[in-house]
Amino acid sequence: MFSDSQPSGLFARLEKTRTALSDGLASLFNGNRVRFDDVVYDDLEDQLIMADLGVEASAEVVSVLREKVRTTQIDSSEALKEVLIEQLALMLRTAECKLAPASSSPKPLVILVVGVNGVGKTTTTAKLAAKFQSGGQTVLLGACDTFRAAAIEQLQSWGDRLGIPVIAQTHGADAAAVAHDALAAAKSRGVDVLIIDSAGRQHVNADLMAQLGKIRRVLAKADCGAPHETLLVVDGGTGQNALSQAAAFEKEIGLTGVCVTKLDGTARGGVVVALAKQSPVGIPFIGVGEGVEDLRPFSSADFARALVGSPSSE
Ligand SMILES: Nc1nc2c(ncn2[C@@H]2O[C@H](COP(=O)(O)OP(=O)(O)OP(=O)(O)O)[C@@H](O)[C@H]2O)c(=O)[nH]1
Ligand SMILES: [Mg+2]
Repeated sequence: MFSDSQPSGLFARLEKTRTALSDGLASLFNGNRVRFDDVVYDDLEDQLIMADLGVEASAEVVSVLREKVRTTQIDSSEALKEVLIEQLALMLRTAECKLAPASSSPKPLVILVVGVNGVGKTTTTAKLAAKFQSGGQTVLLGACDTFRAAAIEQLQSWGDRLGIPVIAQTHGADAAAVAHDALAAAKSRGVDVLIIDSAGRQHVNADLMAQLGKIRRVLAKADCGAPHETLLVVDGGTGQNALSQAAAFEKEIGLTGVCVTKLDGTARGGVVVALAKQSPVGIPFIGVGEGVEDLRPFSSADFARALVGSPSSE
């Protein structure tokens, strides 16, 4: 399900991070000859940290590269790049994951979308809905952001565009009550997938985080397995703060996956590597644009190559 029909598109979309990393790598070398000394390794580590891989993941990458250089014939920046791609892909592999299949559980598959303000929750909700829809599944959306003005209209306008019904109440209504209504409607209509958009909330705000717990409880009461997926959306440009967000949401409500968005607009896409290393849950999808088609299943090999590779080898 959800295969990436445009793998080459990913390469173009990650241009900002790749350019930063590739320029950084190129600047380490004199011509195409590599002088593998401590200065090169320290500079490389700095470049990786600047791309937001985080200190730990960057140190790990450099230590593996050191070992590879010591034991194999690597004598060009291109060869080093290939080893770097391999190592990144290896570190990213643990983050590959898929959503629960919509058909396996009793209907509907319930997906709760959460995250801090402005990260792309509503857009990701719509993109996900479109993916299920194009896979032949029926979808219903729950407008549980009753907090931000115009949030309901934003989701409704996506629903109109996609021809997907939206269950909503009024601005200021109890979000958990909307979730309850949405699940009841999804059951009675026999839809395959219910996706619930929630209000942006800072992970450090205890009251707002507790409200999410209420949404969860209401869903679980109506259907003991629900929500089957709780997806945290993080903005790929937020850097290491994404890790604190993942930890806080995981602690408060438990997550099944993290979707990293806006990777098309940042030079810091390396945060995906840091997340792969530190987050207990995988990354089912990444967002690489504002369009409904810009949600890609996360593939470690494609991502590693798009991050530092060369287009010819894709
Ligand atoms: N470039 C780019 N923009 C994105 C992506 N995902 C979302 N956006 C944009 O980010 C902005 C915020 O998206 P929303 O989906 O409204 O974010 P949200 O998390 O629902 O925001 P709140 O509900 O206010 O917390 C919009 O302009 C989206 O078009 C992405 O992958 N790439
Ligand atoms: Mg929103």
